[in-house]
Amino acid sequence: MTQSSPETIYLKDYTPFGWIVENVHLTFRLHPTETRVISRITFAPNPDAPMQNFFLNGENLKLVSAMINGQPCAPDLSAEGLSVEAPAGRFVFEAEVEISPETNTALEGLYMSNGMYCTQCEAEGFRKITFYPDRPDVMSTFTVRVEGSEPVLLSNGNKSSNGDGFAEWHDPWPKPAYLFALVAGDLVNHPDSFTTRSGKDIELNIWVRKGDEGKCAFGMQALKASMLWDEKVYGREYDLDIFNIVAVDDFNMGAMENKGLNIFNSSCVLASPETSTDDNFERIEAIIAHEYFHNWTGNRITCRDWFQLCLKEGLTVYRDSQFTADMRSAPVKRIHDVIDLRGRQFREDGGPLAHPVRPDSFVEINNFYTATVYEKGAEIIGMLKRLVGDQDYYKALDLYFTRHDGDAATIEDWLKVFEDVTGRSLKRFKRWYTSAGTPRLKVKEKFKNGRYTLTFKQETPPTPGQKQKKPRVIPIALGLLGPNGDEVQPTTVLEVTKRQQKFSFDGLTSKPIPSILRDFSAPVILERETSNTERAFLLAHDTDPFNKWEAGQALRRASLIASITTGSAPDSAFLDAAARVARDDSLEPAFRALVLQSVGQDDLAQELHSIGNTPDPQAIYDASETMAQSLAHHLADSLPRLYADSTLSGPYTPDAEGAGKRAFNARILSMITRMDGGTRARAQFSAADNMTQQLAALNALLAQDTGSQETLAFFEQWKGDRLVMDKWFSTQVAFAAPEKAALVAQSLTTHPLFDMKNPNRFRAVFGALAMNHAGFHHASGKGYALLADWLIKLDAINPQTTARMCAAYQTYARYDAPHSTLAKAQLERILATKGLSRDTEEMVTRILKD
Ligand code: B3K
Ligand code: ZN
Repeated sequence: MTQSSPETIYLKDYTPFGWIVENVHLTFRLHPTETRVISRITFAPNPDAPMQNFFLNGENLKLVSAMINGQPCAPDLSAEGLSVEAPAGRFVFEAEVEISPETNTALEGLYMSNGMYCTQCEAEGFRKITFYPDRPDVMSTFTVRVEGSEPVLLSNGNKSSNGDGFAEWHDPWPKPAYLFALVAGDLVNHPDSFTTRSGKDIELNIWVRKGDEGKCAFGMQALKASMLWDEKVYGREYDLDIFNIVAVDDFNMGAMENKGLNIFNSSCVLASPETSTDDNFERIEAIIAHEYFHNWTGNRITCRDWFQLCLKEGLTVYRDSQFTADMRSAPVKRIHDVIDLRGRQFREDGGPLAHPVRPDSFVEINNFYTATVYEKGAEIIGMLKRLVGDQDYYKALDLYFTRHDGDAATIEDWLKVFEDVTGRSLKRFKRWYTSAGTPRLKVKEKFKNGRYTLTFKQETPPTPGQKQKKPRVIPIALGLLGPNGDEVQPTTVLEVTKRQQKFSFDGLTSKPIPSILRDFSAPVILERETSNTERAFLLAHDTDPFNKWEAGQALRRASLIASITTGSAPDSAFLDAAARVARDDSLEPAFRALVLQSVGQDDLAQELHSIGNTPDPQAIYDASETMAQSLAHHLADSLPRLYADSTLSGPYTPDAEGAGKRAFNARILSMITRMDGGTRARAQFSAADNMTQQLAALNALLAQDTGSQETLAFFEQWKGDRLVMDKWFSTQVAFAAPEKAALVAQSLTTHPLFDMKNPNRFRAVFGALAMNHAGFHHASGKGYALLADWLIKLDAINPQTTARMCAAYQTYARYDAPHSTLAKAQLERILATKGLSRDTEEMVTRILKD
């Protein structure tokens, strides 16, 4: 454990900064190890703030000189920053500091990636660049002069001048320091332009390393589509003369919404049919949209403090999901989102890392960029929209944009615009922001004398620091089907607000079949005793695509849980129903692919745990394998036809329809590979002219523990492409059998192309290991030990990525010995590491409290 316990920050302690920052001028003299940052900042007293000492955040900065109003001063320096006596009234603070981008392996602040300078400031990285009040509620205009020999020198805003070895940028929009960005390098651009609806021409660029210019066109299309969509749907226009995107190889996350200068992990912007899968294309489109949408929800209106992170993230995720639904298939997007929500957010919400969407405290804010803040935060917006209706939703959003433009706002401000527009109180609804945990909704039904009654009972299990839970407002989209499959009650939204509540429907001639929680209208766990006949009926007849899919999932889950707990064979009710869907050409291929998709093994562990069973990872794996094998046999006679029908001819295009067909085709191929020894997959692998089909073939082979030749061939073909190489590393671990997964991962770490300093490569191996449920949680403990070895090494280099990956252990207490004891020992070993970062210490401590 580290010497002193890191400090906890509380929401209740919020106080505004004592000064307003009127303007900021920065000069960067770039040098790999001795970059000089010269700042000139005008401060004026903040009339709304209590008296306080003048303190500026600053970490790992070598102070060269400091002045107040042109006079040298001698500030007190600590590991956290600088304090100095501030004069009364307005004053100018100037400082010159030295930093070393080349040795900055944490990838926070100003750092170097393949010879290129770049920055990442959110949440608190600006303090590693210069002394500043590094908090989101301090907003100011920035003028930045970049001096360097690199051909391309970029910062936020519009370019005001440039010359030999320098460029000057001015951003007229006040912004917090976390949105500051600088890039300098030998880059090439993919240029384009966009005319806003008010007729302003915007220059657009995607900047990349030489050689990557052929992979920008799709991202540029996505950017222009996002700009148009935000004008059409939310009435939001872009507000600078230029919008730059830069691709960088070493990046801790997906991308960053810096004002006018978005910085992207190259994996989230570079795309080509030969090197990117359909999933990559969809993700790139969504992330480009997400970062662009932040220009209004995040940048123009930012957060008062980091506790309000969901204000910008939940809303922006919601907006990007609307965008994807509009660009592609809305039901398919919804199903993907729910799979992701259950897999990541429900897992988090049900374990030691559970926290409210708006947390009350944190040690390291970077640990709170979570599925709860992002995805549950987005679900809350979706519920709000469903409760107030589309019209009032957009009215409230208009009010939000006019009332809070230029503000650093709070969740209270956000809810107030809805209250003002609708006249309804959202006091109870607000509990979604303040209370952690996934509500369980028990449903009972009764039918008597033509009256059908549903009784809902809600309960949220305790979460860390929150024992008692008050009832939430749960919007339940409901439809009722008659025995012949007709809809006797079209979708209506019931509002459950109490612990227990009844809803009745009269005038029915026979007992209806309910379709509850259509479109997954609330992030809850529905508990209802139902029969396989009813599930199969909904899979065949439900008009709501989400619940139609859900019925198939429920059938599969019930069968799997029975196999795991009693050893029973896969249920023929599921096999028959799934085969019917697979063969039904009237259904969208994307939907058929989703019905054929297996249930995540971690999801099954979660479900077993919640019904009081200790999950056995190997038993879950075995049952899942048996199920997949049985389904392949069940469909055997149709597989050649289904494969042929879903094989696309002609050139690859990354559209939703083609992607849906290829997804279905990949499921069929994986079934064929279970039976033909890999002949078909090998043929597809050799013939494929796009990454989606090439990788699908390789995955199908690896899943059957074959394909070593193809693995080699894939390497030879793609060793020069770092993003494809990430796929090569990850897929071998992802599809390794449980007893081999840790071994495969370990041997890949000795490969010359393994580079722990590159987060993409590290995640390719260890993210895949953590996702290989039975491999990571193998009874030998090898998975736990290997990951711990590497997390300990990585923590000294990159605390942010290390801390995020500690979440792999968050479910350890679900399992029994030897799993739980072996995992715990590794967590304790990590925590005992000398000099452990605050990030990792917080994560491991929270997990161990379980
Ligand atoms: N706002 C950034 C995430 C920053 C993460 C800092 N650890 C990207 C996004 O959500 O759009
Ligand atoms: Zn975001």
